[in-house]
Amino acid sequence: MQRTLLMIKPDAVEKRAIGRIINMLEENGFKIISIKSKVFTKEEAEKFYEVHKDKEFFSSLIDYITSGMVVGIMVEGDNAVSKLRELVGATDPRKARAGTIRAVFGESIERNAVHASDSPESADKELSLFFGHEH
Ligand code: 3AN
Repeated sequence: MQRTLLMIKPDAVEKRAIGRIINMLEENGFKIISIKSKVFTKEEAEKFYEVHKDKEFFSSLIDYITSGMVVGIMVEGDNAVSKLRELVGATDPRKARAGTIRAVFGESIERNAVHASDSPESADKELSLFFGHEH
């Protein structure tokens, strides 16, 4: 059993897709353990995305992710990290497989609806940022 984080980003919250994304998680066998909405401060966002701090899109990414509410969802399942990445689809929604969350709700490579942790180590760090250390 693994736990990982799906984060619904401001573009998907704005288009009222929270319920439909939660439906996709449940229909695909993920167990939901906890849900928390928040608005990132600039400092929290920079910590969350610190692996990208040297990329040219970093300041735009920080502006976007702090532009509105995000929803963090702790999910559990066998191989949850890689299975959730499969359900989320490619970073660029135009390249995401049909039926994936980003193919359905993503608008662009930046405004791509959701984030999913990319390894058990990232899941641990990102779940701590959202839910504290009791996950
Ligand atoms: P993923 O979320 O698929 O793991 P990452 O970790 O490479 O993709 O990128 C993190 C976030 O940074 C993406 N979800 C997206 O919002 C943004 N991003 C990634 N690549 C670009 C890019 N080339 N231009 C603008 N934003 C990007």
